[in-house]
Amino acid sequence: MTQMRLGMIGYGFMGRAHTNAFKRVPDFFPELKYKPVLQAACGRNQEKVDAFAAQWGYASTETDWRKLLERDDIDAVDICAPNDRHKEIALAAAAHGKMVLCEKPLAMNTADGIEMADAVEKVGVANTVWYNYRRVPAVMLAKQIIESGKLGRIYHYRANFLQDWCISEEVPQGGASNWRLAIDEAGSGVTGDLLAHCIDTALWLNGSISQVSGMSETFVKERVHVETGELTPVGIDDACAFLCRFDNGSLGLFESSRYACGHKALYTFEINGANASIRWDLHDLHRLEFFDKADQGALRGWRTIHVSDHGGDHPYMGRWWVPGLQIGYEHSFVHQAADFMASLEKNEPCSPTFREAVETQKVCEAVLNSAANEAWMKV
Ligand code: SOE
Repeated sequence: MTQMRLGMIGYGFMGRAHTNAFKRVPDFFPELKYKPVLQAACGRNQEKVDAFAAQWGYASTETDWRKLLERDDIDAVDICAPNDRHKEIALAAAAHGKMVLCEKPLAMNTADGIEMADAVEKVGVANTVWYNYRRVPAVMLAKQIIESGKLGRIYHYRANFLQDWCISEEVPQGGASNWRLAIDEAGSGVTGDLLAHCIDTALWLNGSISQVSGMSETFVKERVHVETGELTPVGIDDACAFLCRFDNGSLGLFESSRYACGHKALYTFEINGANASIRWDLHDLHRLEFFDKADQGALRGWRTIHVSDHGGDHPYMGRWWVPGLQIGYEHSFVHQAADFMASLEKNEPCSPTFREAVETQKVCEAVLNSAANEAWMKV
């Protein structure tokens, strides 16, 4: 057994999701040589980080991430701090020879992302970015079906990620809960936060995107900033949609918004090939829908695959309960944590690496530039 002593930076939503993942790995992936050890939790507020560490089982706490990185008893850091802190922490972590896991999006922009990828590669430390939806079993099954060639030539890729939590003008920007609305901390709005997920999945399933044409809107122009208490201009995109061309000749259509009344986290994608189509919906995440043109006569139609079989047919599912019982959102993180530990053993990269995540960053940036310039942009 080899320990991977973890320093978790951040104790919010993602700090909890990632910690839960590392805690589950040894129980559900017992054969893995590397075992995560919850060595230290790090956050600026001593009282809060102590409470988090006590609840989740971290052995110690730090209030300064620099101190965490100086410690010899930390092998890997997991960056769950707001986006504007990813780069500084990742560069310093690499300089200290630590493995680095980073919450998405990798960076505030492409240039920062490239610097981060260069830094981890130069030192040769293991790295990954938490684009967790790749590891939903139904999404992984979609990948396997596409790779088997069953869809044939792909014509269309369609995705959206819709939420409605910003509709009220009273929601403030900034602070622990709403840093995603503050441009200085988030870098962008729905593009980096939500479309980035759709883009990561799309690049993985359907290959590179060559050009984009986007439009974005900020519906609420001013919001109170939590830190100053003052009404401050909103710099992020509240909604963004784009058309694109993939290198394989297919056409893409993407939409995301935080003003889609009634939708909390509707991530869906549909892919249409010459022989078959696939679609998936996060609200029903264990199901994959499949249409096969070869099906004959009256039985032709969309079939729903409940991705919960054990016999090796359905990715990851043999790890969990009995066939037919589904799993949920948090398991996508457990799978990524387990794949990361497995990659250490095999001395292989854990996808998406920082370098791969730069590709998503490039598309996000091209979309925002295209929207700002009202013009098609090459990626
Ligand atoms: C935003 O509300 C958010 O939590 C994103 O930051 C996550 O990445 C997404 O998975 C769900 O929505």
